[in-house]
Amino acid sequence: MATSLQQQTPTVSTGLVDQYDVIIIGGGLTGLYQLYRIRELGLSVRVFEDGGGVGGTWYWNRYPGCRFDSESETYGYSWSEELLQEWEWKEHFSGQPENERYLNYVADKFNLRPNIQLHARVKSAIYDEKANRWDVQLVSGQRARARFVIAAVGILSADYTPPFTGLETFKGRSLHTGKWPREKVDFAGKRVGVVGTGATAVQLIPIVAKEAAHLTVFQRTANYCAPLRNSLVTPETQKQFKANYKSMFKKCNETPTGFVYDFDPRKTFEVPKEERLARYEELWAKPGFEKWLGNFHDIMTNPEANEDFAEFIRDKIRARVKDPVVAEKLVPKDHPFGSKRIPLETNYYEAYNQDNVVLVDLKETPVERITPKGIKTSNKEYEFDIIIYATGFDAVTGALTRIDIRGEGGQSFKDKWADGPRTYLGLQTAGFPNFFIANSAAFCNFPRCAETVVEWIANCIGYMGKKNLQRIVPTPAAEEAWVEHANALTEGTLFAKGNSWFVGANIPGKKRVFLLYANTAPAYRKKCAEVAAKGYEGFVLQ
Ligand code: NA7
Repeated sequence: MATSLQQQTPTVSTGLVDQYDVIIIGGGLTGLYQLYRIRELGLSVRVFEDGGGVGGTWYWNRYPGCRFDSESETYGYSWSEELLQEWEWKEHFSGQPENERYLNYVADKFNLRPNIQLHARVKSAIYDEKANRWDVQLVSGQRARARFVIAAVGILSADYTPPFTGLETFKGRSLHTGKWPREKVDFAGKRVGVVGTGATAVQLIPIVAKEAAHLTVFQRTANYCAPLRNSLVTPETQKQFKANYKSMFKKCNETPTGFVYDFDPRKTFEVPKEERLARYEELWAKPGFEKWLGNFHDIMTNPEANEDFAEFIRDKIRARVKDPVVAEKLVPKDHPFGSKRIPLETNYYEAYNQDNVVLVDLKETPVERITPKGIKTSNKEYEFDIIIYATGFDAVTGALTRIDIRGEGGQSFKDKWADGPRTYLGLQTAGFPNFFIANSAAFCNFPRCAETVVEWIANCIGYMGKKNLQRIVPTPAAEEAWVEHANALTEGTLFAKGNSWFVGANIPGKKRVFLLYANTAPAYRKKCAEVAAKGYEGFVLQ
């Protein structure tokens, strides 16, 4: 049911600066729900969204092949029974166009658009201590003020292109997957270069390989890619989804990572070899992340157990790539399985069996520079019409530190986070009152934990309204304890052992810290609920 706008506090316009109760930065999956919940409180609210449409990740990442790696029915919002019954996911792992349609459908259904300003990139957010207001400025120069700012900027939204020498000199077309153009890119007859072999590239490469005259893939690190096994949702399954949403979301909220599957309670080597291999085959035949997050429970803590499954995957890769030299380049050997995000693929390895596809191993022949014609490695210049950078994101921190955020005493958020995220519960940082971070940074099926965060923030602001409290900020001690606790969580696990965005290793000079909250999602939810129940323990409310 659409929320009525009538109960809201009207926006007050004082000269050129609009005043709101709440400003939300970002109109993606998190920002849209945050807007819905804040509006329910009867507060005036504005969403500033950089894109020309809503959807965040699903607006920007419109490269061919982009789709969910989470099961569609577990990715949708859980908070509206009406929406759950109306919306029909067409594929088990829905593609970007459909995902963008879904978020637009939500924006229309709940009449969210009147509160959203598009093409509105936030440049700065400065805290005015005397007034207890945040002054938000857009790149356009437009300003607005609010008591609360909620940054719903996403954890994988600050796109990253490596600063290769000569980047600007390329005369052909350069594209980044995270800022893909709206119009279709025509690869027919073109020579295309793709830099990167992460989750994004692995979705893109098989499609470009089919369309382009020639494709060259530049790989720095081989990944453990696993089959996605997507398929259409049958009418019968659709009925089952709709009948079982309640129990399905309950299950998601009980598992460590917000999916319907959980780790196998057995340890790898408790299971005899033959049975173990049969179990690996069974997992391999299943769709989605179950091969990883439904595997034996010591797979991410015991290096030998991890290696046992890694070897199973290596053989799967070798079996699919015809040229044994190319196959060996595609086989990961330098990091544990799951220590980088597992890319889920459809016909990825088969692409390398095509005559028009070449793999360049950058560990053997690194990129020297980008030239007007293409890419020059240490042994050859490759000529292209199009270069695609599938080189990822300055994850978790980048979207925040690219905004000039200043808290009490003018302190800079970017400086404060120079050595990694410093938060209490991932939700606020000391010295920045009324500034909330609605990034679901738990290691979790994203929407499942994003909903937790959005609801916690809305409930907190609602609580403050009821108690006539104006200001909330964590104590430095609570923050310090949380940072120590969060950093300690990855000790004894293999999650932080790869050089990936999980630890900021993809960005030169970024401090190596595990950027996600590595506790289980239920433990995170429990802690957040406890803090609220104890009158927001660890925060100072005034
Ligand atoms: P990722 O997973 O960070 O992958 C980026 C890829 O780009 C990866 O293969 C990198 O190699 C490669 N890369 C990055 N910098 C360079 C340089 N300087 N030279 C060569 N190659 C480079 O980003 P994705 O967009 O694929 O996925 C991000 C998340 O989005 C994903 O985890 C999902 O959650 C959705 P590397 O492995 O660092 O050697």
